[in-house]
Amino acid sequence: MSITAARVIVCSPGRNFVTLKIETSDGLTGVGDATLNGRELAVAAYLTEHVVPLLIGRDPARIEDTWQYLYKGAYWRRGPVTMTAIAAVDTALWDLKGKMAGLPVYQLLGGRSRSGVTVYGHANGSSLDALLSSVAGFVDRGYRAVRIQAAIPDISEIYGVTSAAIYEPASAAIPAESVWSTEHYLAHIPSVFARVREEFGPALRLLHDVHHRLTPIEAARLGKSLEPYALTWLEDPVPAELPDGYRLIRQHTTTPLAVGEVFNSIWDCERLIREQLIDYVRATVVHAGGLTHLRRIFDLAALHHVRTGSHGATDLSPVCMSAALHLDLAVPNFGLQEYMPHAPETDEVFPHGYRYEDGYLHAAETPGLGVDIDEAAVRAADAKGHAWRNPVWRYEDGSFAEW
Ligand code: KDG
Ligand code: MG
Repeated sequence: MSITAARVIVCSPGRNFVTLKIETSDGLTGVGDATLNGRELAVAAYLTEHVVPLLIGRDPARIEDTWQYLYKGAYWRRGPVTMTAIAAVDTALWDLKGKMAGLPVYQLLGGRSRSGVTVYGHANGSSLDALLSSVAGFVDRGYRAVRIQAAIPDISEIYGVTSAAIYEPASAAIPAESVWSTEHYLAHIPSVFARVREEFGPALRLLHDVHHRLTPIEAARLGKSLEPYALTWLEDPVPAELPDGYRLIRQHTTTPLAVGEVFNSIWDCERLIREQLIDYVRATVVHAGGLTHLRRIFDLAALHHVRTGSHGATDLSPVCMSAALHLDLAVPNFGLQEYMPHAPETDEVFPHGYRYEDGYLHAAETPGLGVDIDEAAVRAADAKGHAWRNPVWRYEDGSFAEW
């Protein structure tokens, strides 16, 4: 069997997605997510111009060899664009291998380590009452873990807080710049968690995403102030380019730390994991080199008591979510899976067999990944994608802050 075609499909059913579809001489097809939010067309061009010509005629069964060929053969290794392109090929080849074997992909990864994938939902609110009722909604729907993002007095825009049914931080316009105040944030957040714990008791797993806004010592203070509320994780307290930042936070707090949604290689987290500076690694299939490479990261993490917590925002397509679920089912050190349901128009373009039930996601039992792209459902107006830009933040004095 050989690869006869590989097509890059750009579409925008509520959000831009880039998908690679590989076809074989036996008439099978496999899909991989290639969406790099905010920089989608860079990956589409990388795939079309540099990768697709190399795939034609190759044996689709040689997943590892193809991964090495694309990674080492490019000379220029790593980086989000390269690793997202490799991820798309790798994911599509795993989908094909499952179809060739007649098995769901998790069976090829070693079989089930658990019966379902525990997910966390995103609660938020522009007031404390709104937040509490948002958390209650998740509890009613069976969620065992909820991420808490709260409005902060005197800050008008807060990451993750919205009145819309589906949170979408990006927009087509050049983004408005919002103002951030660390002082207001640090003063307010502990009281939010006190109230949520008081209302929902000790069993609900609570998470919080700082979205890289703090310095290590500020994050250490936050972690310490949140200890009474026993968070499952504090996410992205500081950017992770400097692993020593995490060491400093660690020295001051027992609040568990999660990081990794922007990682694209094992080399981004090797030291964080090896030195046990984090508790959860949040790398995901689409941005970290596909199932082949993410499995390598998760296996390294397993050796060092680090659990998984893959990114699952709506700017990763249902193809990525499907692939993540197969790996989540198989690895021994799974922690949590982020789950933001996609907009209905996205689900229509990407028919998938995974389903949510009582706090868990369940992967499809059909051969492969159990997801496809329905090209007939892609509206002509959306077939080239649209400009989607992530928000921008500044501190009160006008200097640039991390989003
Ligand atoms: O586009 C960026 C989003 O994927 C990111 O902001 C979401 O931080 C995020 C999360 O934890 O889901
Ligand atoms: Mg995050």
